[in-house]
This record gives sequence, C-alpha cells and structure tokens, in this order.
Amino acid sequence: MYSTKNKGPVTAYIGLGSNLDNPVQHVQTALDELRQLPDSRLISCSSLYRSPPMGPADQPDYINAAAALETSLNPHRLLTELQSIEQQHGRKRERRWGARTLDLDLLVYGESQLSDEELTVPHPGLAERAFVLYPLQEIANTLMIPGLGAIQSLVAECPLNGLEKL
Ligand code: 5RZ
Ligand code: CA
Ligand code: CA
Repeated sequence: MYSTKNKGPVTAYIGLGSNLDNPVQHVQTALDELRQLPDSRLISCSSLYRSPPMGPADQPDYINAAAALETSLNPHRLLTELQSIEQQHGRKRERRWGARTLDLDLLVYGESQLSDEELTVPHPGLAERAFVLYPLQEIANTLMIPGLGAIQSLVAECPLNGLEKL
C-alpha cells in the first residue's frame, strides 16, 4: 500500500514566551537550545516582541517570539523536549496563566491536527493571540494552519493588543 503521507521530517512552529527574570535573555537562550535539539534543525526565528499580558493583568509584560523547526521527532517527543527546556529555565508550577521564566508552545506540527491528554495541535487559542500570530507571520507569511486557515487571514482579524516589535 503506497502512502502519500510524508513520514520524513516536518516543519513545526514553536511559540516562545517569558515575563520573569530578564525575559529577553530567556527567549534568546531558548532559541539556542532549540538549535541543539536532536533530529531537528532550526530553520528560522522571528524578531522579539513585547506585549502586555493576556489573561491575569497583574504580571509583567511578556517577550514573545516564534521559531520554525524542521524535525523528525514525533509531536509528543518534541513536546517532551520543549518541557525539558522549560525546566532548565527554572519554570515553576505557577497559577494558571501566571508569570513564567519560559513557556514553549508547540503551535503547529506539519499538517497534523491532534488532541489528547498531553497535547493539542494546532495550539488552542492560537487564532486569538496577537503575540503568537504576528511573530509566526514574520517567519511563515504563507502558512496554512490546519483547521484554521491562512495565517494572513488570522492576522487580519487579530488586533495588535499592544504588541510591539523590539
Ligand atoms: C490568552 C490566557 C488569553 C487568557 C491567555 C502570554 C486569555 C500572555 C504570552 C502575552 C499568557 C494566554 C495564556 N500574554 N498570557 N504573552 N501567555 N502577552 O495566552 O506569552 S497566559 Br483570555
Ligand atoms: Ca503559551
Ligand atoms: Ca505552554
């Protein structure tokens, strides 16, 4: 049985965020750590962006960015690697949507749509979050997001909400 499904490396998009203990440095260091992931190649990374917190307002502004990673890790293995990097940055079990030293989200994994106890891809809420969409558009201007459509359409419908490029 011949399958047209590509089982080779896929392009995954990662969202990065930090709002504690020198957030710019956490994000920059995390980009370097993404470069070191096994069976993966960092294709591109966006500029850094600053924005006020969405969710609880009593926390510092965030620094966000996005990265494109060509990887042959499966999505759950990739998630485990991202969580390991978060732990290296001393991420604590915080209140929901609270401040954090580093948050790495698996935004998009090739053309996959999947959801289980550990992981939902594309990332839920992606379509409403300027701090995700604008950095992603910078590195993937013609991206089609599975189940959600063209990045350009999502950006067009998403106000900046105070997001600024550094
Ligand atoms: C979004 C929570 C909308 C509630 C969220 C970040 C509602 C953030 C970040 C910025 C969070 C979240 C989850 N704000 N807030 N950047 N992460 N600017 O996104 O990375 S917590 Br309603
Ligand atoms: Ca997040
Ligand atoms: Ca997260």
